Parts: sequence; C-alpha cells; structure tokens
Amino acid sequence: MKILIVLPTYNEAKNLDLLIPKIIEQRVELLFVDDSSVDGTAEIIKQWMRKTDKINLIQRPAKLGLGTAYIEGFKWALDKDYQYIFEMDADLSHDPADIPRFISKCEEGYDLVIGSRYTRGTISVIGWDFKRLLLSKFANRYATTILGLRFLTDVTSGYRCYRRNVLESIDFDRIKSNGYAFQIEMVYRAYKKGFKIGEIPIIFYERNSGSSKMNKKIVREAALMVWKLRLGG
Ligand SMILES: Nc1nc2c(ncn2[C@@H]2O[C@H](COP(=O)(O)OP(=O)(O)OP(=O)(O)O)[C@@H](O)[C@H]2O)c(=O)[nH]1
Ligand SMILES: [Mg+2]
Repeated sequence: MKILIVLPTYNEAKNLDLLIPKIIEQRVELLFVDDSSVDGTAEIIKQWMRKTDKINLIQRPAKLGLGTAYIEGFKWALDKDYQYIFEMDADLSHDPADIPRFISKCEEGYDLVIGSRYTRGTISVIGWDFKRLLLSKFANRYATTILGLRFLTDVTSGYRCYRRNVLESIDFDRIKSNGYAFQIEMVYRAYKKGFKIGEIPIIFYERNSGSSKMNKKIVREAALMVWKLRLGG
C-alpha cells in the first residue's frame, strides 16, 4: 500500500529536523511543496533527500498559497500510484503517529478522513488562546451549517487523508479558494460527489517555532467562499 504525505512549507526550517524522522518512521513517502522559503527550508529538505529516497520536493518560485501548493502536490501524487494521499502541516501541529488511525478509518469504508479537534463536543487543541479557539469553532459551525455538513465537526482541519479516487474525481481547475477556505472547499466538493467522509479525533499542537501565516484576509476569503460554494460553486 503506497501512502504519500503532502506538506506545504513556507519558512518551516526550524521544525523539519524533528518532523521528518517522525514521518519516515511511519513507512510512508513525503512530498514537500516549498514556496521559496527564505529561512533555508528547501536546503534542509535537500539534506534529508541525500539520506533517504522517501522524500520528494517541488519548489515554487514565490509564496503562492496553501491551496495551490496542495493542488500541485495532489497532481504529482496522482501521476504516481499512491493509494492514500495525506495533507499535513509542517509545523509539528499534527502528530505523524496518528497516520495508522487515518488508514484504519479509510479501510472501514471512508473515502476522506479528517483529523478533528472537536469530536464529541470536546476541544483537543494545545496552545491556543480563547480568541483563536472561538474563531475556529465559529468558522466550523458557520461553514458546516451553510453547507449542510453538520455531521462533521472540523472542516477546516488541515490533517486529513484522501483515498486516491476522491482526488481523481475533483476538477482542480474549478477550485476557487487558496487559504484556509481551501480545506472547506475540498470537503464540500468531496461531499457533493457522494464520497463518504469521516473523522477521527486528533490532538492539535500549536506551533512552537516559525511564524503563523493566518491572517484576516484568509478568514474573509473563507467567510465569503462558503456562500459562493452554497450558491452554486
Ligand atoms: N507552500 C506553501 N506553504 C504554506 C503557505 N502558507 C502556509 N503554508 C504551510 O502550510 C502549513 C499550515 O500553515 P500555518 O502557518 O501553520 O497556518 P495555521 O496552521 O493556520 O496557523 P498557525 O499554526 O497558527 O501558525 C504550514 O506547513 C505552512 O508552512 C504558502 O503560501 N505556500
Ligand atoms: Mg499551523
């Protein structure tokens, strides 16, 4: 069974020496999509590539956004024979030890499995202040209500596993969002195609190193995008 973990990076140099061995331990392959980070991220990835053939790297000429980074990664994966394709942040927020639980859930018959911070009314986030937590909870409630996805608790989570056929069925040229809205749009498109979507509980750890790329523009994009999707996207 071939599994690929796609990791978009922008200035994550400080996190990679800790993260990469943890992922490799899971006997999966990695694809980084780096947007010309200025902190030496690509150089660190290349050093690791000299030690193992499990790591791949796409380098883009500028910071072009999370959504397009994932789409490039997905297209690359579909060109090869990976059966399961993951999204994962490269800032140590997502624990690679969770990978086998995603696969088990897929094998129960789910096509897209989301790592949720909010299953069964709980909140499993470490290191967020109240404001960030409220924003995330509100964004989820807003998006799932408008899009008819109330059976899910965390549609903005960036830790997830797609079965290959889900990505094959999605027309990437129609994807409109790039920031945080990208995560919502992908779930919605998979749902509209009739795929079975499930969640597993995860613990999310706020980054310790590097800087956040979250901003008001990304939040506004998501708020509007949800309506665009609902009204016909
Ligand atoms: N290639 C690429 N990667 C990006 C871009 N923006 C963010 N990323 C990466 O996407 C992942 C998630 O971004 P984060 O900055 O952690 O965003 P977040 O998780 O919403 O915010 P914090 O964790 O609070 O900092 C990280 O691995 C980033 O390095 C981008 O424009 N291009
Ligand atoms: Mg993060």
